[in-house]
Amino acid sequence: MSDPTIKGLPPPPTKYDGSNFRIAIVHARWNDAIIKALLEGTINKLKEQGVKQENIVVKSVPGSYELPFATKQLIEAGKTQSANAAPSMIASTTNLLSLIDNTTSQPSGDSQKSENTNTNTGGALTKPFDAIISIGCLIKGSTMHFEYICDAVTHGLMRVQLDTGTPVVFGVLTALNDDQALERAGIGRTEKGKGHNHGEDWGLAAVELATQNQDWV
Ligand code: DLZ
Repeated sequence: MSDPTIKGLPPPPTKYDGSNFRIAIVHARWNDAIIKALLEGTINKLKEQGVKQENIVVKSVPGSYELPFATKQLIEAGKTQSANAAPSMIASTTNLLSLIDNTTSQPSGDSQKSENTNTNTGGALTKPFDAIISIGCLIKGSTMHFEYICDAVTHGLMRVQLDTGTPVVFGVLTALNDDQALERAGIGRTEKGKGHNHGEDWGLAAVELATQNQDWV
């Protein structure tokens, strides 16, 4: 018998359909190479589960400490945008929305309808985000900085999802050294380290949570 998997996210209990979801990703820019790999893994998995490119909104912040605030702002901006869903209103919503990366929210032309009273402007959904993935990479240094930021970000992101009712996927690596972080992004310096990209788990988790959050019972 082959070794049982004891760590990591097992395959989902069912195949989820992300084709009607609008997902936001907010990522820190510190530790850039690692973040880019994690982002790629996350987006690949979202798409593999049917989430459309135009319904993935990507935003960046300087460092992980900024993630809870940006995550909260994005959730609120998504709600505001959907409340003012007439196309002419969209440009006049919050500053944050005007900064949303247009390359990831371009209309594709293939119009789609949501079952949840979503408004559709030229292909891209304008409903509130179904889930947010917050991505960062903290690497321990020689002071207590790492411990304080890890603690603040972890509690901050948990608070945002409990306060807003929008699932927040915790995509923050808290690594003791560079190699730990590189390996978890699937870009380790050794062959063994070129393994699993944790961003893929986060993409899977977002679609699973968004599905669950439509109907818990
Ligand atoms: C300052 C800092 C340090 C030392 N290390 C990291 C890190 O490893 N990962 C990360 O995402 N951000 C780091 N930062 C930046 C802080 O998160 C934050 O951006 C600044 O303190 C400004 O608020």
